[in-house]
Amino acid sequence: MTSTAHIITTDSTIAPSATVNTTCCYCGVGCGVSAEVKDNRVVAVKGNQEHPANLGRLCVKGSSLHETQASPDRLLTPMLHGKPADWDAALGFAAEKFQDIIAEHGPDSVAFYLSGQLLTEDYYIANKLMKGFIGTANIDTNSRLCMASAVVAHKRAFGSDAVPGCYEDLEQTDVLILVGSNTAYAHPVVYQRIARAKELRPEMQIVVLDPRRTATCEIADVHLPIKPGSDAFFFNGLLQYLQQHNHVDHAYVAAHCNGFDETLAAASQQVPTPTAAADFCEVNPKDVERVYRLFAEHDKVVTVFSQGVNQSSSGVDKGNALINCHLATGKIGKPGATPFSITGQPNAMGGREVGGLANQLAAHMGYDNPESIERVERFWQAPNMARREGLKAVDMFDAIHDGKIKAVWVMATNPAVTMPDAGKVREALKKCDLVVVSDCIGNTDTAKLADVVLPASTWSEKHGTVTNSERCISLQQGFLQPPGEALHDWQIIARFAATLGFAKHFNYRHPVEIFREHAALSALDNTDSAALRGFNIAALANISEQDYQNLSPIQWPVTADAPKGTKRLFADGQFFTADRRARLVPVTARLPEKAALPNQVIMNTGRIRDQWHTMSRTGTAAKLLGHVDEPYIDVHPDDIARFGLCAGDLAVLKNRGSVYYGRVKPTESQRVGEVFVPMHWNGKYASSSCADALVNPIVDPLCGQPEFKHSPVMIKPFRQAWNGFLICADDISPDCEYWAKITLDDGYKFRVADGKRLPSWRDWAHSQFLAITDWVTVEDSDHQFFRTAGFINGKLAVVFSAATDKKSAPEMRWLEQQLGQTIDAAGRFAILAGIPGAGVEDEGTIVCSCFQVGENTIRKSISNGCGSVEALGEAIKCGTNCGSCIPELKAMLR
Ligand SMILES: Nc1nc2c(c(=O)[nH]1)N[C@H]1C(S)=C(S)[C@@H](COP(=O)(O)OP(=O)(O)OC[C@H]3O[C@@H](n4cnc5c(=O)[nH]c(N)nc54)[C@H](O)[C@@H]3O)O[C@H]1N2
Ligand SMILES: Nc1nc2c(c(=O)[nH]1)N[C@H]1C(S)=C(S)[C@@H](COP(=O)(O)OP(=O)(O)OC[C@H]3O[C@@H](n4cnc5c(=O)[nH]c(N)nc54)[C@H](O)[C@@H]3O)O[C@H]1N2
Ligand code: SF4
Ligand SMILES: [Mo]
Repeated sequence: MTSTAHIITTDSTIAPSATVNTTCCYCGVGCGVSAEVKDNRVVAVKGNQEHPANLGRLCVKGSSLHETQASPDRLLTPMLHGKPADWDAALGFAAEKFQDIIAEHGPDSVAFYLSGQLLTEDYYIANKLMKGFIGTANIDTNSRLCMASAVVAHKRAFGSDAVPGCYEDLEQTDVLILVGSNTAYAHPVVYQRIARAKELRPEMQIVVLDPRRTATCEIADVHLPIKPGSDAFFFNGLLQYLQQHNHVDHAYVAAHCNGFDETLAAASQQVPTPTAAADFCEVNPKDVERVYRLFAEHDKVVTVFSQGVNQSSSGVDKGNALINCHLATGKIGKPGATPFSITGQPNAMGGREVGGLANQLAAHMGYDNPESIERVERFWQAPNMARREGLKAVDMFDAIHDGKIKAVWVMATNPAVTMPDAGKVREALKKCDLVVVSDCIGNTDTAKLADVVLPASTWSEKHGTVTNSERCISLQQGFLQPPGEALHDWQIIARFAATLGFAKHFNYRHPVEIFREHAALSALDNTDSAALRGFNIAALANISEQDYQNLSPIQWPVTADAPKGTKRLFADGQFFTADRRARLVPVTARLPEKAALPNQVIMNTGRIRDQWHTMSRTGTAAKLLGHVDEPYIDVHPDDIARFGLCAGDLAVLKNRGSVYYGRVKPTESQRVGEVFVPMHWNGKYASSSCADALVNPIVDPLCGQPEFKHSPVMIKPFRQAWNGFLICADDISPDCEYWAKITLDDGYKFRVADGKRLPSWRDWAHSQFLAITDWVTVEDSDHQFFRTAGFINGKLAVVFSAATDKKSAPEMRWLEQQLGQTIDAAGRFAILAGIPGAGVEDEGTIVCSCFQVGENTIRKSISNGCGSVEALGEAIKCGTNCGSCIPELKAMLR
């Protein structure tokens, strides 16, 4: 049981029982996971003590990995036009279509849209196939939505897309500034590491810049609720302050940087004083000065930035504005001192290393240099080398909509939900001559629009490497056989390449062969000091299969000089530009492109703690829907009053002809005039709650990243004629204006509502479940309230409860637990009456997902005298496993 097994499913050698070290498939923290396998299933997971990213910790998503394996929607065979097909037929059809379209319209009429959730090996060969063999650079990825701003900011400043620091810097620093980063939810293990460091050294100062007061602010000394989009004003003001107060490291600048004078001039002209910065950012000038002083007076400062900076029409400039301050003070490349772009997806970094974006070529080489194109062409022995950049995501889907791109292959991403103006993306996919989707799930909103859907293997099955936020390459082990006919993504691409006639160049037997090739390319001619490329893993180019199997996490560059990897870059002040000097970039700060009209609010979007993107995996675990189970809208109480909304009721957001329904959550964490909605809900989980249908397709002109955080929208109350809930065993799409699905352990719960009365609730319920004949019902004479329960063989199959006002259909968790149980006459009565049996108590909303501890229980323990997180943990276990709920426990204690 304790032996560490190294098994690849490629040759399907599976040890039925073992403990396997692998890497979490969710966020860019890249935690090491020890998975316990029994009878070809993962039965438990825990954090790998030896992995440098997490040192044994896991967050709630990581520690639920084994509970999200068995999706009922898992795709098991290739599908061609909605019908099962064999691999040869499905790939043959796709290949023939690709060839016909290319023959008639040229290679730029086809495209790949990939994902930072692919492994590096998958990514590498997809990029090679498209750019070297099909002959177009129309290969872009969801990293465009995520990291494109940081990539360009890095390249402008350092000459290379390289994160200088490492996670230890976040612990060792004296001042940690988190800009547009909600680490408590989005990078929970990094957050835990920071929180622990703060506990050990309370003098460490933590600053959060975010328009909202997020869970991350629980550990902050200063929270600046800045005006959305104003970050670059703040950092321009900081640069000017540093100069004025003699905190610029002129020796460092003289020795290692270019562009200081112009950059300072731009900054000081626009934001001459801290008061001016405070005005632009709409925050207290005293707080601004306090943060400026912290930055100025400490050598160890780390500035972490994420989507609050990147997802903007001026995201690149924002990144550079903050990097400028680090360069001007030499706070880079040293322990505890660095700008730090924290990555979102498990392998967004790997994709960037491979060069799998439309404006990159390969291995940190670009289209700006004919020598690079020629070098890669030679290395790949490429017959059809793409010689210019391709279309970036938003332009790519526009070109599909316009009919210029006629075939697209979407791999490991769900653009019908996550692209801006998602409605147009759906239209584009509907119109496109050929849509191929490879996914592990067969019925995502995107897959539903595909002609060919190909079953891919997923975490625990697939095998290859990923790179996390601190440049650390780790192995994701494949140790289970993919179900049905699912194949690994690299195998699917290789087979497709062979079908197109390129078998000789895609004849890989094992991911290590791809990895070696990728490593060799990274090293090729990467010695000329004037044209050094940051990404270099030369020392891994001849790695043996066995060493690859045993690969310990290692940070690139990995070269002859640094065979054990490199913790920090730029310690010697040498950068990857031609003159080896860093560049400060003059920035004139700009606000978001669209301001709100008087009848609009600004819609900000982002993540919740327990869901991953479009919920394809996390949405299947009841445990992970306990914390937040429905699409919602965070609204300031003043806006609730202004727009006639009601806390706890539904409201509707509108833009671009699309609507988002969400439950109104009143909160003073929002600024007035701004609302926050989660990005996660989609057509599988709700009738109409896809935030991206409302997001404008406005992008940063330098990098093409969309402005996801700032969409002016209308907000209105939803005038419901009735509402209620439906609990049932089967996954259905209820026939009503609003529904939201919540996965239970043994079925589903739907919240339902409609703006129009139904002629009969009874008929409606029966029409949703035609197979059920055994019903009991209660309804009041005025038709204000209705409840019915349906049984199959005496077992509870459905409960539907509806009312004209929301209080009359209260939900109860005990009711959910009756589903599938044999219910006697007294039980039937209890269900209709909504009164649990003696001794049954209701938990309320789940706060601690790991131990399923609900709000009611926690509040009761607090009133019984538990005065701290520790005391609660001792009494009722909440917060003692992954710790993700600790910010909420603290808030409840307060
Ligand atoms: N639970 C969970 N974790 C995840 C993911 C997930 O889906 N679920 N996804 C992963 C991925 S791919 C990514 S990219 C990361 C993203 O990680 P984060 O970037 O931390 O997460 P977000 O919630 O997108 O946005 C962060 C914050 O930016 C703030 N913000 C909005 N506008 C502005 C602004 O103008 N200025 C500033 N300073 N802040 C602003 C928002 O209010 C929000 O709190 O999370 C990763 N981790
Ligand atoms: N409004 C708004 N929109 C956003 C954002 C935001 O903050 N606000 N954030 C943006 C960001 S940062 C990101 S990263 C994107 C993320 O958005 P997406 O990438 O579109 O979302 P996911 O749900 O992660 O989609 C991944 C898909 O890949 C499948 N999959 C998982 N593993 C594998 C595998 O190994 N192989 C294959 N072939 N398929 C697999 C899953 O089932 C799922 O369908 O969303 C972006 N959109
Ligand atoms: S922080 Fe959580 S989701 Fe991210 S890698 Fe670690 S365990 Fe996985
Ligand atoms: Mo992301």
